[in-house]
Amino acid sequence: MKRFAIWILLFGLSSATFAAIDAPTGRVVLTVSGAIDHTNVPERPLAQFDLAMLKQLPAHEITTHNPWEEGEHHYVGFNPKDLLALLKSRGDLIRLTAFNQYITEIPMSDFEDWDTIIAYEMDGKPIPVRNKGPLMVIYNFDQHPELRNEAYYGRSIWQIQSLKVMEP
Ligand SMILES: Nc1nc2c(c(=O)[nH]1)N[C@H]1C(S)=C(S)[C@@H](COP(=O)(O)O)O[C@H]1N2
Ligand SMILES: [Mo]
Repeated sequence: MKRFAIWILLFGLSSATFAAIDAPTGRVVLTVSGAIDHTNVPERPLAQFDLAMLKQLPAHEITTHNPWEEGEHHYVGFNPKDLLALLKSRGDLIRLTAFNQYITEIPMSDFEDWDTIIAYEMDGKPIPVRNKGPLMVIYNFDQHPELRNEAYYGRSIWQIQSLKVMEP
């Protein structure tokens, strides 16, 4: 009874939009913060995702070479536009941080202009951390040769851990 009362209290204190999205049940692979209206972590302005949740977003595929991998590879992932829509975010710039604390900022327009994705699958398999997974930004360098420069290589972050939507 006491525990039940505490849950009621916690629920009452949390923001109105808390739990508008499900909470993760599997290992958390992405933590989203910043200018988002929907959260799923009690008492914290964060939205956390396991792989199954990310796979519920519309899936997009890219087959391309890239500068740090030999040969052509097939990637499947989501478009962050759909993630931000789910979180009722109107940001136009995201900051991504990797396990090694590498940070890059990407304008949301990249995800419209170039059909860029955050990939969770490479060549039909989840991407192990030791092979730059579980999440990496993939530009279609084959289809858009104009992207083959340091600006877009630098945005091609791997081992993504968190995503912050910057205030518009
Ligand atoms: N996680 C992570 N992603 C990263 C980096 C990094 O250090 N860590 N370096 C970036 C930069 S600056 C470039 S140019 C490309 C290619 O990096 P490389 O030349 O070290 O392979 O990856 C990008 N993605
Ligand atoms: Mo770079």
